[in-house]
Amino acid sequence: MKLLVINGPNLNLLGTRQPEVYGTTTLKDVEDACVAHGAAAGIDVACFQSNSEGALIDAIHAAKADCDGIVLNAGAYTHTSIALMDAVSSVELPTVEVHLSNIHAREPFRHKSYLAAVAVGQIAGFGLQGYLFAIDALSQRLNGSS
Ligand code: CA2
Repeated sequence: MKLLVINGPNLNLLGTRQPEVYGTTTLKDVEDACVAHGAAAGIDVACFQSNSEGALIDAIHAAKADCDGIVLNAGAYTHTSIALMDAVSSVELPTVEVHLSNIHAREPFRHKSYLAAVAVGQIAGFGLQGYLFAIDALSQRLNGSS
């Protein structure tokens, strides 16, 4: 099984600014933890980050060739991008939407997610751990045990 973990705009800055909102975990910490968590369960985890909407869409399209599922933190594009929603919908790969922060406890503009309608589920508010929950959820779903 192979999963792709995608992080969107500004998440490359994790751990460098706004620690009160996003903690001190860096993007490398997140990606390393996802790879290690996957490896422990025999899952190949690849990681991708971009600040560009088009590059994120291209990565989702490319995943169709060799991935079984997607963990997606689309950052602020979550709240704005019908194009990303269409990309997720078009590849028909099970996708779990992840957010480090609890977007529903923040500003009203963060409560809306275009991705939620096409994701198998959403995990928000658990920091780095949320990505690992998403890997477990996809693993169980793909193995037919949930
Ligand atoms: O909570 C999340 O994971 C978000 O997807 C993060 C996005 C935000 O726009 C979403 O509403 C919720 C922002 C990521 C920005 O990350 C930064 C990290 C460090 C310093 C500044 C921004």
